[in-house]
Amino acid sequence: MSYYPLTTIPDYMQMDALLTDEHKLIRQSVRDWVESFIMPKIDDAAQNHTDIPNLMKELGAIGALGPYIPEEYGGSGLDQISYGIIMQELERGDSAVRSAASVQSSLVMFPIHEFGSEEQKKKYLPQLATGEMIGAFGLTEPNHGSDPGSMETYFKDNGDHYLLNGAKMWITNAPLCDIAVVWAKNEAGKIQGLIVERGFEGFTTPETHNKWSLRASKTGELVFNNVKVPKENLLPGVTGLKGPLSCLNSARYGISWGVIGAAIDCYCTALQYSKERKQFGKPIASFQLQQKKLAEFVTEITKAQLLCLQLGQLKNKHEATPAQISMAKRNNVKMAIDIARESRQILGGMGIMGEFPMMRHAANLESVITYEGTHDVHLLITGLDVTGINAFG
Ligand code: TGC
Ligand code: FAD
Repeated sequence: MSYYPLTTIPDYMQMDALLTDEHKLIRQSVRDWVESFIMPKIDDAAQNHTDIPNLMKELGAIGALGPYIPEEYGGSGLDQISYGIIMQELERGDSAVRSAASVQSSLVMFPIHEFGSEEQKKKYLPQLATGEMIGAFGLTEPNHGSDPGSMETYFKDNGDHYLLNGAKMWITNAPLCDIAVVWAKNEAGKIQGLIVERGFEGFTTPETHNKWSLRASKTGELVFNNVKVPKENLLPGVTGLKGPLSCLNSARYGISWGVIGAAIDCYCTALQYSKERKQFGKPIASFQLQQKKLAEFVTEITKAQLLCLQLGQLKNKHEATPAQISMAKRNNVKMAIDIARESRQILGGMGIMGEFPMMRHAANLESVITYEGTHDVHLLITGLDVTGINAFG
């Protein structure tokens, strides 16, 4: 259970005044759900490396799957700030919970809604929104992570179907998925998206074991061995790397908000603990070195909140650029991992225990700083944006 009272959650720059009543209502309802459904079981799930039973259906029931997808397809038709707030509250519980919701929403529902046929939208989106169907997103391969444009997975026209071959690695929810949106090269070498369903012959999803990070989330491979994919499962609306990368824009934006939740959980825990724990006859919160840490945490959380709010406003107007999203993802994940590591020290030895969230968040954030584009890749995206010079190759 949470160690601290929820009243300590910071709103240092009165950002709540910039939110609508609907935003605040959504935040409260997701916060309540995280308190009652996630907090009591997250340490066990992470310690035992198991997923949380019924998680996707629960996320569907609270409207956390496809929040900005229109209601006619089962979504909630909410704005981008609502989506961000939902991600923040979920990741306060655990990055695995936010991962589950952001993969389903931004990496599976988004491409089907954005690039899919009307039949595909009707067939998949409503079930994905309720969590009855679980989706995965296959872009990364064993030999191609930061450089997905060099992917080797390919498909060929084979009469009334396509034949898909190759493998994807590090795929969130692969072992659980009912469908996967898979990015592969066509015979002209151009990247396209295919919806691959569990049960298609030659499609397997082996689990990746022994992670020290995101232990409450299932990760695995997607392996395609002459998989026959019906032609109607090709996403007709996009060709090229911009297809998967535009899904990443949405997911990276959600992560920028999400990690603020993990940082808040660590900050609030450290603040409470430092007021109660006494050494040398005084609360450790009375020592300047500990106050420096706490003051810097709340400053960095506040800056990250303001960055996300402005980015959300730009996103609502369809004006957010990929480079702006990269900056927010890089800055906020680094902010959160630094707070997780430093706040653990405030708890001394107790900081390594499962009753407190710091080690779990810090370990999770080691994945978050790597997936959806590594910290360094996002730095280079900003470098390219400000100099006009590509330093990738
Ligand atoms: P480049 O030549 O720059 O671009 C190729 C085409 O794509 C367009 N583009 C974008 N379009 C939309 N959004 C973006 N963010 C875009 N970035 C680029 C670009 O305009 C171009 O279009 P066109 O029409 O001219 O063809 O591509 P590059 O090969 O040089 O690569 C650029 C780079 C390195 C930035 C990119 O590939 C990259 O972002 N690499 C990181 C890979 C990554 O983020 N993988 C994430 C995998 S999914 C995941 O991690 C899920 S974790 C989920 C969870 O559990 O939460
Ligand atoms: P590499 O690309 O091999 O990078 C290794 C190092 O080299 C990094 O530090 C990187 O910054 C650096 N580097 C690479 N290129 C450059 C360069 N040009 N200049 C300077 N430095 C460079 N992928 C999916 O498709 N779907 C998923 O659902 C998914 N879920 C994931 C879940 C987890 C738990 C994890 C850990 C990963 C997941 N990924 C997923 C994969 C993730 O996106 C990749 O791990 C990530 O993009 C980095 O690729 P890589 O691991 O191959 O590292």
